[in-house]
Amino acid sequence: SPECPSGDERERVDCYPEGGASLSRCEARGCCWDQPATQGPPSCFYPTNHGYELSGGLQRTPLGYMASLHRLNTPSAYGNDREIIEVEVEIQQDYRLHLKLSDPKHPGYEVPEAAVKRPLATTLAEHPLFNLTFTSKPFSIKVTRKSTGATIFDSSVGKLTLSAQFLSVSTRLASSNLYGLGEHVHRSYRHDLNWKTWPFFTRDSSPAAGDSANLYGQHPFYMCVEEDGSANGVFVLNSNAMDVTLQPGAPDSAPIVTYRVIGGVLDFYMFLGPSPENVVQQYTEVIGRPMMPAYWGLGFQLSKWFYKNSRGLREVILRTRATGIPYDVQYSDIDYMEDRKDFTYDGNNYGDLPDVIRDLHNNGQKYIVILDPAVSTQKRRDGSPYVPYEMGRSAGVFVNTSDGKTPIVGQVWPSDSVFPDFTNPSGVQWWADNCRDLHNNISFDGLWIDMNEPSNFLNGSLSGCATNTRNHPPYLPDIKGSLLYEGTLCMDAKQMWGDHYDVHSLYGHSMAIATRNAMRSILPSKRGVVLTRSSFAGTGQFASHWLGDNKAAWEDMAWSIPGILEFGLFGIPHVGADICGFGGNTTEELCQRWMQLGAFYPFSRNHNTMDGNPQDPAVFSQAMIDSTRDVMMTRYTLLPYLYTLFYHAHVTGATVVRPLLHEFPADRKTWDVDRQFLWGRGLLISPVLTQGDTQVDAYFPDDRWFDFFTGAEVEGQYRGQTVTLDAPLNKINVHVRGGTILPTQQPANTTVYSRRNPMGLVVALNDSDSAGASGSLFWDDGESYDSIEKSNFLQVTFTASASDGIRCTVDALPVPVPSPPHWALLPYDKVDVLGLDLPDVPTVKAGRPGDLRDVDSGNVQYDRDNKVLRLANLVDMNLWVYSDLQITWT
Ligand code: MIG
Repeated sequence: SPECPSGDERERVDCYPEGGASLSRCEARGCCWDQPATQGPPSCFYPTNHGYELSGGLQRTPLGYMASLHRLNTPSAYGNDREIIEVEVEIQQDYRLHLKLSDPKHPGYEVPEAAVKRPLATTLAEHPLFNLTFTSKPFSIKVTRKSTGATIFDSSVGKLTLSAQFLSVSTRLASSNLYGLGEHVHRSYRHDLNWKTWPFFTRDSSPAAGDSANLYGQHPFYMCVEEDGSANGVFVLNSNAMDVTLQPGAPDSAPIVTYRVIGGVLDFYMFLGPSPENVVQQYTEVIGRPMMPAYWGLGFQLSKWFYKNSRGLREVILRTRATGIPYDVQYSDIDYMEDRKDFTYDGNNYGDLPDVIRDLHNNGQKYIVILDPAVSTQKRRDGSPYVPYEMGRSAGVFVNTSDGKTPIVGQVWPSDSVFPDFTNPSGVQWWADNCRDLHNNISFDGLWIDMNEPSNFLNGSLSGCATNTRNHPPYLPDIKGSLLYEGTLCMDAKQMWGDHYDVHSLYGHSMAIATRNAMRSILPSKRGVVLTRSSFAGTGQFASHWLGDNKAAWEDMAWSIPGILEFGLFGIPHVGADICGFGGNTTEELCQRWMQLGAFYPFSRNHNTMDGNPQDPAVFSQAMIDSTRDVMMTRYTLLPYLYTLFYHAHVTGATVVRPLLHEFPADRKTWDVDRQFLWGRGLLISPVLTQGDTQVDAYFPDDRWFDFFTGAEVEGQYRGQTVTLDAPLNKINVHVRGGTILPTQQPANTTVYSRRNPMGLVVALNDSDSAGASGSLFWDDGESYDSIEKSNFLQVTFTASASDGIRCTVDALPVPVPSPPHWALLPYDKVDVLGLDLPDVPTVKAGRPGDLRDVDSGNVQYDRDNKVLRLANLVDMNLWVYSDLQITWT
């Protein structure tokens, strides 16, 4: 009989999560019943004697432990309970633990290695950062940090359940500083732990509602910052639908997280950090590191659904160019297609599209088109067969109904449609072939893949879905809608990797992989851009992401910052929200502020819905255009720094856009900052996010900070303080952290031209001379896939201090050393040194070490009030980025 806990009701774990509990139903489940005194706790909750019992003891294995568990004799809630399960614990690295709970007799669905190629460990890590404790009845496992005792994972909260379609475990968190879990709109970056349930299942749903709906991607990964600022991360590798409940726990205890998954296995990876950056690096080591983006992919991009025809498209291109706002990429949405059929373009409205693209290319610009997964089953406008469909049909590349051979038919933009199975190698081939055919007609530089959750305007299919336990599982997670197949395919549909029930949330991920493959086969030497709406753990290796259909509203702009920070945790750093808002109509003020913020999105694109008023910057006042040009020029000036951050992300897993807490984890005030963010370690962006404001409150962690634009140190006692900064309509506040050296480049209207311009350095000195300042530059041709493998890149390390000046040390050079014209042959033109306290204008020398020449005094400016040394017009001195250099001042 149930042993009911009598302690704090905030410790209760819900035994009736589907709702509709009553005393008798609760008792039938063998659970405890008691009306809570406060809002939140459940009235039907698990007894302490629920779960499994360790039988036969713990066995040592080469990598850790193995144990068999027997189910305690309690009633079954959802049927098909697993009586005997196996626990596998692998101490894979000192910082990584792998824990798997499954039934060897009824193996649950496992995410295939083709989707997530996690590393296999072969040797036991010798000095784990964690301790393990096991309890035998009911069985539980506890993982604590050796150095502090902080709890990383503790399933003694109790309610382990494994059945065919309901797997659940509750564990305790180290603290209430929880980040990640997606994709949803969380409104704040730090999670609210007050009885929140977040569903996971890829879904075409709008973030604009700001509710708790599951959105486009599935990322069951969180980071928790412990009381001392150490961080841990937990990932459950599972592609089934699930929900995760966060509850506060008793005040003298810790918050509780409960996973409820409707399939697969409980496959956990835990990361011990100990820094937040380490946790992200350790996570992406398992799921795959983010790709290196094309340099032009960091440029500003413009899009709208429905330019109507190529005249409308041309108009926008021309008027945007005329503004002088840097602008690299133009998009076409589904209106370029003939009857919304993939791989076609509309001969009536877009007959001269190839010319428009040629003109873009002639101006150093790029072109991206949208493709949807849904493939029309109908004939072409002229009555001829729609070849992609016919070919796909005969090659058997579409997702099939439960019979395994008839393509399942839904309705999307082209009306009746079938859905490519991107988990089928022939589907991947068919997709690449068709993308190549399209490219032969319209030479796009990147592909934008949408509706790949996959989205269906019908529930399931033209003929609905059969009544069975796939389509109607005994437990429906707290997802949007009342059917698992609402707005998507039937769950018993068949794909190569498995039933749609198991692989649904891998659809967009598999499409991203297939689309990257297609891009690579079409343009083997160019990285291109693949922009995907749906994603899964590891999608960042193949694609960029935008946050979906937000609306033109101030709160949506603010929510984009937590969204971008979260995708940094998820290993998809090339991410942004639709600037100025997708749905609804923006205002000039909102759009101006949003262009300022968006200039600091890693992926910077203004995109707008079909019936929204045009919101490309050119439609606004001259003042708005001027301020947008200024801020985009700032972005382009900083692109060498941003690109270098992406290189570090690609190679080490470091974040690009970075929450302040990653740099100052011990500073509790940073734990809640989500209206400001960093680029890397050294650039702080503090946007205005409120209508009418011309000031902004910015928090400055305890370090030295300089205004990026004036070079002056922030005034007054600002360290560790929130400071109110002026932020007139035409200004976004950007600060450089002391100790940072940023590589820059003179901007131009596209990256093709900016990449040919002279480079520069912004050197922000530290408080103390000995600590110095440092930075680096990664530079290559900006588009080849293999520049890193082939060592065809340049890498420079910068160091500086007030007394020694600046040194540029070349760590890697392309081999053979190039001859002009070449991407590596760039001179420095401008060097700014911030925080340099000198009595007078110094004499400055520059050149190769041992060969220093005087910098013409006319090119040396010293601003004593702001303590800024500015060197300009250095081009004539031939200070090349590919050579070791030194700059001194006396
Ligand atoms: O059902 O292609 O999120 O960016 O403009 C809407 C039209 C389909 C949704 C995408 C949006 C895109 C739109 N698409």
